Amino acid sequence: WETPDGKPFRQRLLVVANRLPVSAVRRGKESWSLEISAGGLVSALLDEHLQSFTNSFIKFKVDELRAKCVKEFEARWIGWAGVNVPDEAGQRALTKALAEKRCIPVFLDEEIVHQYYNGYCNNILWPLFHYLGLPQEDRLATTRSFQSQFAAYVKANEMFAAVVNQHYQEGDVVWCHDYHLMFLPKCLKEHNSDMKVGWFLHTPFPSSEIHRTLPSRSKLLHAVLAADLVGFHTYDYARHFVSACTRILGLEGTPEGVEDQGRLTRVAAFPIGIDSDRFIRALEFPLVREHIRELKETFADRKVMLGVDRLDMIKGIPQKILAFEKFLEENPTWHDKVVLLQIAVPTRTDVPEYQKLTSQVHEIVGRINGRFGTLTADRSLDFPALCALYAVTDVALVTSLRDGMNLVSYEFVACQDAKKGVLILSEFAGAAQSLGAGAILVNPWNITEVATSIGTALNMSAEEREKRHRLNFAHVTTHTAQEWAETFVSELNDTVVEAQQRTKQ
Ligand code: ADQ
Repeated sequence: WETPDGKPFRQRLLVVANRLPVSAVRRGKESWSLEISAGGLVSALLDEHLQSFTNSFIKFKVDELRAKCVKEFEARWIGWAGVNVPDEAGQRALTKALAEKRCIPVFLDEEIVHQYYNGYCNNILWPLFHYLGLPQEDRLATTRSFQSQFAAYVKANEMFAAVVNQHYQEGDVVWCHDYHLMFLPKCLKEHNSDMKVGWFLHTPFPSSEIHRTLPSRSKLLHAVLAADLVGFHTYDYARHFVSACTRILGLEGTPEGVEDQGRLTRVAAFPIGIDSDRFIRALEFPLVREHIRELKETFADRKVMLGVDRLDMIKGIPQKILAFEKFLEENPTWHDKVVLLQIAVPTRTDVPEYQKLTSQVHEIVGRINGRFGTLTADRSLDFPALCALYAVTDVALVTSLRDGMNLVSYEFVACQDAKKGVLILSEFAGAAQSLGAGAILVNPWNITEVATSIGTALNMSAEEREKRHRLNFAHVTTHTAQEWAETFVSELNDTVVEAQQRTKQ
């Protein structure tokens, strides 16, 4: 894999996601400062090099064309920078600043962001894909808002496509991410049918009976099917997608994917992971060790239970706290011996449902603290503080009502090789399918069951903890984010080659 002048050949990878992995803050008319932004996709796709901005290549070993060979990918990110930049001078300056980080901005105006991002993505697709249903509005208003929000969604996806087309070079791999960009594969393929296009969903794909309630259900499915490869975290989500195509579009589902007029779209599961080494190595940093020492001192006479979530409906935070309250009610001997630290980063703070959730959580926390004084709720944490907390935790509580995968459960396991704490994990998180053998699986809606599991976890023997931890640690350290990305891109290359061979035959 060398270029004619003897340099290593790098396939270019265009990663397209709603948000760039950086947040931009305007400092002047033509000056910007850039900061890494948090989130699941960013944590998974950014390697250490990109995090430090010293080298923005994502390195993949790719087993392409079934021949064993190592290739490097040169990644570029295309996405919205999260700010409204109405003036051309500002756009030019931001584009230039981002180019140094190999990031390419898509500029969206306020109205599009309101209708596409806050509206169709966060108010319609996000709750629906997590089984929370469509927004309850009066019928006429719903019809009007669905239509205008969907139109904005399509328009935004076309704007992303225009930027991809502008930067695309023959041979590039284009990897589209998440529910924000379901229309993108169609836009890209209509412009250039030879483009290698993959699409990956980070949320669950719900049962076809849920998806069929969506007014634009068929258009979205057709648009995704334009991709060469469609990926999900779990086999169940992939199966739901295929049955939605079968039942709603009447297409044939095969073990390989979905077939439409002789053209096959490959559909498969690609469970994401984390950069486990980054967490394991961090535990040796002096700053992290210092945090660990302080935490151990603070909680010397207590077991530590931990929750780390974005403050989102899907994370089941109120249910988790109520289960902890029930556990304390039923186990008075534990009152002074256990603390629950719930770290909750506020997100989408301008949406009324999220404001309601925040006050609900604060109210419950206040009440429990009034009764038992054993619960703290906090905000965002930096990486060293997060690693230290994971390391000193005895029991992690991940009780999402639905979650595509859940990386917090992976991060906790990676930091627990010394302590061998217990993971209580929702059976509705994708991670239940990979960490189920070592975790205690619970139905997060069943508060009694979660309360009982807290007792089981706190009383678990060291031998049992060690056995469970070994299973999960082995999984987390072998199924990494890098391996996930390698596998997806490799599979995408293979899929396209196989399709070309089929056409030739
Ligand atoms: P998220 O819903 O954001 O991701 P998750 O997978 O748990 O959920 O990732 C959250 C990330 O943010 C983790 O890396 C975590 O460390 C970090 N984080 C969370 N709370 C934090 C806090 N208080 N302080 C600092 N950091 C915090 C979406 C899907 C998931 C899927 C991922 C990746 O909803 O199901 O696993 O994408 O595909």
